Amino acid sequence: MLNPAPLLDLLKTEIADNYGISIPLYKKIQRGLYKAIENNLIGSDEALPSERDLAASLGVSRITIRRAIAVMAENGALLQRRGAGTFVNIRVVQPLSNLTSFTEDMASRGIKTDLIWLDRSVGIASPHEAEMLQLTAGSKISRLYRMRRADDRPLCLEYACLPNKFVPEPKLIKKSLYKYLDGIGKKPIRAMQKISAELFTIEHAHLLGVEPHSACLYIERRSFLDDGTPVEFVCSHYRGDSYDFIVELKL
Ligand code: 16G
Repeated sequence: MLNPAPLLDLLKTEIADNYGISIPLYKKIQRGLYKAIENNLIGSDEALPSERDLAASLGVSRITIRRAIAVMAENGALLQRRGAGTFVNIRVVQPLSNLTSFTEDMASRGIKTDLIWLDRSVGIASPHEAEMLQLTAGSKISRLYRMRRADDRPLCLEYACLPNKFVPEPKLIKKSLYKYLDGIGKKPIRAMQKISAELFTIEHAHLLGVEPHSACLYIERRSFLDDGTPVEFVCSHYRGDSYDFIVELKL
């Protein structure tokens, strides 16, 4: 539960301070909210006080509060959940140059993760899966379909398929696939990744609790062992409002 006192004090200070120039009130409130996020006065799971409470405590109109929040929601800094309130939207930033696993990557940022299994089974590869994994038609594969969550918020749907010989019993994988592959000496050392902009289907949006047809980052990854054998083919749908990829470019 958010303790609103430090947030309100900061917002009052921002409203009183003109920095020598005239700034519209709603922008001062925005600046205060950004500072509050930076200083961890509001965390990702905490709802802002209601528009009415903010307006009353700060002595400004509800229209001003609504305007500040609307602009921040448009920029992806805040999330407005119907009936639940306004929340800080913590975005995950991932460099594109490292071959990391979801679990490792989030742990290195201090983000708590968990997952919901949607499927863990053995089956026959589709023609496309067989091609991606360089298997002959009709080969057995293991399928892992997970909803992955960061700080208790659904972040992505991840469907992975692997040659069955690497994961004969998919139910043995409890959390990290890469940890399991490392344990059997089959952790990939190289991957090719393709990222495309899409809109969530109604089914995927429902699973992730986002608006149908909202923005989605679709990512396909094929990972390889050091002898070039494909070890996984993964199709992931990430929430477009929560994930940023960064790439370092060098001359
Ligand atoms: C990442 C990888 C995915 C890999 C998974 C293993 C992307 C787009 N995908 O999500 O290919 O299977 O990590 O994570 O980065 P785990 O070890 O936590 O199961």
